Amino acid sequence: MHSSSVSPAGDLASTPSSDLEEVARKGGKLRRMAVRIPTYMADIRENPAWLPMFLLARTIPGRRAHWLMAKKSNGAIEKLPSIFPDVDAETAVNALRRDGIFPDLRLPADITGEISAFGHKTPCFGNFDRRIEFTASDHRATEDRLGRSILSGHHFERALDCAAVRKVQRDPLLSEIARRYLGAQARLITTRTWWSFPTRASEADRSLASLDKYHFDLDDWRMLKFFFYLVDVDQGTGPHVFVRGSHNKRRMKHQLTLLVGHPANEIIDYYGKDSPMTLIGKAGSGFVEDPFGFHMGTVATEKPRLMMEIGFGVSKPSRRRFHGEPVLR
Ligand SMILES: O=C(O)CCC(=O)C(=O)O
Repeated sequence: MHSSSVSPAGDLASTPSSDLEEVARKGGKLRRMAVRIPTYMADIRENPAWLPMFLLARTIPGRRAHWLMAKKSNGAIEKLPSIFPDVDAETAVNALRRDGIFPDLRLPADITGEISAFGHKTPCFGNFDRRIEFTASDHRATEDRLGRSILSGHHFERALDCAAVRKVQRDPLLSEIARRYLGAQARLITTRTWWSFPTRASEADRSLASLDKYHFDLDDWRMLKFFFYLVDVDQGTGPHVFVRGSHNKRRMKHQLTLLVGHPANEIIDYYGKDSPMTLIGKAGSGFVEDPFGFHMGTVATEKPRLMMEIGFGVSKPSRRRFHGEPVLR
């Protein structure tokens, strides 16, 4: 996996804002929160313990207190064969503790080919809406037919129909890294495959797809996400960006707001201009990150991106969100 420290979004957002821009920004913030309210309500109904996590896990003292409850584990599952024979779990965990990211994972070519073929041929759902179903090659035609832009295409539960996805999900190296980093309570909480398409999208759609805005994830007290690219990803394919060191250090202002997304200039000013790492790589390349660190997917400008995520947490997983599905009005 190649990386560069230039964040495409970083430069854009450093323009000083006028009063009018400030008003527009506040309106945008309210809209971003409003879009997510049905999902938050569903999370509380499904699991009331979600609310204290949602309020407190964003603060450094809240997280440290929860981290103290982690049961230590060396995670090792002796002699089980892994599809990542060259990765040393301890090296990965040391990088995660230090930087919040370990960027050197690679899927075997046959697994990459199988998941990529699955992603190309299996119909996905546009903008998280199960009424918008299409195969990736029909993306433009579907946009034209519906007269609206489609930014993402999720396979939801269909991802588990692919044997190679299940093989990666169950690989002992992933659970070893997760247990060493998160503690013995580590458990699988998400498995999803999805497309990000080059298109013109509204801010609400970009926000829902977690694109083009630095944010941190707050689905559990402690989490780890493994991401794999299933197509070659360069600057035009919407690469993922992670801000090194942001997983264990947080501005007070960012701990005390309900919003998880923040403007790039605030992130760069605090963590430094060299901290964002833009992840570029061939199909099959992957990385693991602590998603409490600031990160984002950038919007693809030239080619669609197919990606897989395997997420670990320490609490009961949400059945509904396991495959990335929020609740929409
Ligand atoms: O699409 C991406 O690269 C980022 C996904 C993301 O932000 C997330 O899973 O929280």
